[in-house]
Amino acid sequence: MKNRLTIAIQKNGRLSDQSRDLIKKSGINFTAKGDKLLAKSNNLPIDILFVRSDDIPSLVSNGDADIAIVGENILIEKSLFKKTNINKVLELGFSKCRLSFAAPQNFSMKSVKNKKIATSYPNTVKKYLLDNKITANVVNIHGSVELTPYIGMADCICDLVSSGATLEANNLKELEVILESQAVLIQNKKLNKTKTLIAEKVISRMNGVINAIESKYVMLNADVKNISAICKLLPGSESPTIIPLENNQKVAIHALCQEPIFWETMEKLKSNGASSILVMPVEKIL
Ligand code: PRT
Repeated sequence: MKNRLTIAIQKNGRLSDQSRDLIKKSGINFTAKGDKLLAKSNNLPIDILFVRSDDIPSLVSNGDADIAIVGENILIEKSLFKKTNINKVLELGFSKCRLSFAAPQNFSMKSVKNKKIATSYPNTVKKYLLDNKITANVVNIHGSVELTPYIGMADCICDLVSSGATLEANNLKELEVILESQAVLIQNKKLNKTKTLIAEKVISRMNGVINAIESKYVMLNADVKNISAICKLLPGSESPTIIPLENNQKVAIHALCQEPIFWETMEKLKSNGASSILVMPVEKIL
């Protein structure tokens, strides 16, 4: 479709709920019915494709999808050792994980040489081995990677880790992280003019949603003499608004803080003379 932007997201899995949520919060209305693989937005010229994560880089590179949400681990794996037409445009801050070597307890990174490494990320592992001048045998497997040392199929593994619970449950220890990953927004490099305009709008809105997640709007009252000390304590705020109050020794300070506000920050504000401290969530930032 020449004049409708196609966004590909994971159909079922770890990325699917947050990808749908991000699209909806960006003001793109759609209804995804049952097992349908395509949804048409009813308020913007946008179609949403529900596909497997693994297929997303090639769909975007070939122009079958224009933009997409995918784990950076998949993007890197599918882009190594070949040319693609993909730009990474935004880090989305969710589905964070790491690709790590792991092995049974008595194994160390020094033992990897000439051993069998099971992984679903053969290109990324081969690139790491090349860069570090290590010779080893990479065994490609799509699931249950953690089982392979136990059944003798491999000596160690290189797989995604988030909490570390799966490694622990399989008596494996993490040896070295070779890649940090999170969900990213990617775009085909050769969009036409109409699609570029729609993509720019979507990217700007998604950026606004992502920036708002950590941001808080803070309102408090303070004595005039404490303004400078209090403003220094407001994390990630550019230029707070200072509003005089009826009692002219006092002001209201309002600030958009683009970093988390912890209880400790509020306690420090209070001990520096702030009162009536309100911390409110921010939904969107443009
Ligand atoms: O859609 P498709 O079927 O192609 O993809 P898939 O089956 O690989 O999807 P899915 O839903 O498993 O993962 C989608 C994406 O989520 C991945 O590409 C990563 O970017 C991201 N992600 C984040 C993870 C994890 N965290 C994760 N922990 N993907 C997989 N895991 C697995 C890991 O492989 C291991 O088996 O979870 C286990 C480890 O988890 P912990 O918490 O025990 O360490």
